[in-house]
Amino acid sequence: MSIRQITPDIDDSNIDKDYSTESSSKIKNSYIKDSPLISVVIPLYNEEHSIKNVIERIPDHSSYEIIVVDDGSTDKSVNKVQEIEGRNIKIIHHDKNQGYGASILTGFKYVTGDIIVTMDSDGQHNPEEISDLIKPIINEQADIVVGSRYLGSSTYKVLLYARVGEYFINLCLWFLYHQKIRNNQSGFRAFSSSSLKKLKIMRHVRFGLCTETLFKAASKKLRIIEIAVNMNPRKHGCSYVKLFHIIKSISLCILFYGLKRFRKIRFVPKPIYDKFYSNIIK
Ligand SMILES: Nc1nc2c(ncn2[C@@H]2O[C@H](COP(=O)(O)OP(=O)(O)OP(=O)(O)O)[C@@H](O)[C@H]2O)c(=O)[nH]1
Ligand SMILES: [Mg+2]
Repeated sequence: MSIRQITPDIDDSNIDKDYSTESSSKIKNSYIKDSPLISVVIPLYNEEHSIKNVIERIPDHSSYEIIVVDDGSTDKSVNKVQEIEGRNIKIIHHDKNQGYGASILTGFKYVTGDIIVTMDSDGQHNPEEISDLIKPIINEQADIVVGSRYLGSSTYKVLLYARVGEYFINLCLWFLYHQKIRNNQSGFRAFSSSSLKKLKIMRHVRFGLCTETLFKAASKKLRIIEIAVNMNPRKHGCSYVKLFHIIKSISLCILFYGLKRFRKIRFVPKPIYDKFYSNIIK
């Protein structure tokens, strides 16, 4: 993995920091100042037609740092990012494709902000809505905010299988933790840095990470809310979601948290369990 910073004025002190040593006590968001630093993490995989526009629409302000995780793109995506001038951008490269979740987790290691936003690089999310997304965190109403295509007036057409899948995941979240997140596969999210520290280690390296993050956050009793955002149809390329893979990883995630909730896996030694779980979710 290699890292290239386009503007060299970011404090690198948090690079490769080990979240597992952080205190797990409830940390309030009150340290978030009037003008918080926002880290925007963008996973990038072959999105040469949209990535430049996505980044250019992120507010051009010193309180924003942009972290692009190139996941072994084989098109001109990286060149497109490098063409952008005068912005605070770090590009991190995976030598080969590791998956959406792996890229988000890599990005999290490099953030220095008070609030961390994740958004897609295919132009389906609107960077102009970042300010709405982070508001509940600044106002101390939430630890995690999920941008939802089901709330508000978004006219985005959701495929039937995706709707059914999200409905089922929502049911499980409600059953296990009394938490409702309708658009639980949305990648447009904001996290307070303290909540991210509480999530510590996550295992899903592909799209299953979206589900794992919410189950883990709910199990840690973090405050998660959904707010309405607009969603654009994909203009270029096609979805990378593989139905079989995502069903498998989401099912395993729900099974794991279900067993954990009802304390059925506490007798399995952690290293054995970790190895087994990490192998089957790949
Ligand atoms: N880093 C990385 N990013 C990926 C990978 N696969 C997809 N992405 C990015 O993740 C984002 C979401 O992927 P999509 O395939 O659009 O999935 P989606 O938006 O959930 O699904 P659709 O609504 O069907 O488009 C996009 O910005 C992709 O570029 C991957 O293997 N690695
Ligand atoms: Mg998409």
